[in-house]
Amino acid sequence: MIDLRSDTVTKPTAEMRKAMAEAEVGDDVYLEDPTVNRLQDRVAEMFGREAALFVPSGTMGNQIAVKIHTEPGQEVITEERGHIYNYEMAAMAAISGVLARPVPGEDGILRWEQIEAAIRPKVYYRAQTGLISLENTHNMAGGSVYTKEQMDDICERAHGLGIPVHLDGARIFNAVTVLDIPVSRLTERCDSIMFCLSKGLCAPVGSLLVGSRGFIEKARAVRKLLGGGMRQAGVLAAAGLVALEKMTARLREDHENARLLAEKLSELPGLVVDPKKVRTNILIVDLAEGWDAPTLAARLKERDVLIGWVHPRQVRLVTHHDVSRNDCLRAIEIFRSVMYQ
Ligand code: TLP
Repeated sequence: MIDLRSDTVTKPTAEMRKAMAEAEVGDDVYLEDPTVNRLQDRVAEMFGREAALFVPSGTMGNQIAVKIHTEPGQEVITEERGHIYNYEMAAMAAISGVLARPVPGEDGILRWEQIEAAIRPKVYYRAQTGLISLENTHNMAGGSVYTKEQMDDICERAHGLGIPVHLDGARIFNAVTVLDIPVSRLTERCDSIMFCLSKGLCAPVGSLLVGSRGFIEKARAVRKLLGGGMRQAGVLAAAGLVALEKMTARLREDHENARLLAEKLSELPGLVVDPKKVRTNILIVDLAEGWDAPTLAARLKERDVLIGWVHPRQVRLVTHHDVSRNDCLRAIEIFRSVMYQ
């Protein structure tokens, strides 16, 4: 199988499995797991922040941040295709009592003028804007990237109005790879950051929340409230440490493979994708009239290629560690033969 559904399908590497088997562990609810503590300290250091917290999933990390930053009855501004709004079970409403205020951005990237227009006036009878959530890279907008300047501009102006900014940085190391700057610099103005170890970095489980000591202390309590207090989680953190130290440098390869897929697939008349816009490891491909995504996915599956579909006329392909350049070349041939032979 050539599995292009997501980078979440990556399996832990041999080095991760060894580190997991040998991990020193303790009870993390008592703050006594040395490997979890090491991972959290290392992440805080990498991001140049006071503290970090290991959480079971990206969704939990995002939702903890929403709960801490907002009051019930407020709104959270997010790009309209944002994960926090579309793929997290309306959790911000269910858990924090807030509404998403979706704003469309070109290629998923919001500009301050668009955000400003969605901020509610400060009058007591209007729902107040409690938080702005940015997504870098932007998953459903085809892995698009906010530059540091774009993020800083939004953060500075939001802070000027007293509004915090959370970063859904599930794939922040993909953005860092493209922009070629340290993750601490790219994210320095955000009030909180969530990133995932379990996507392109290949760890089996886990994400981190990063921020000030006060924020992370609150986050630890909310994590427990949500049932996310883990015990000997060092076995997972051990894989996470390998992910952080060893797996970020190779993301460039995934980006090259995604570009290759985009270039070749854009030559097929039934598929619409602009290779120039593919900067990281995600391709969102529109289907021309006459094609439908579930049928195309099913026919590719018969030929051992797995892809995801977003809408009846849109599919998603994601490159990762467990898909080689040769696999991508094979997938392109299979697309060609399924669609045109
Ligand atoms: N994304 C998954 C699906 O849920 C769509 C994927 O296959 O890409 N933020 C972003 C930007 C994400 O892409 C995801 C997962 C999450 C948060 C949530 O992470 P998990 O799955 O760990 O809860």
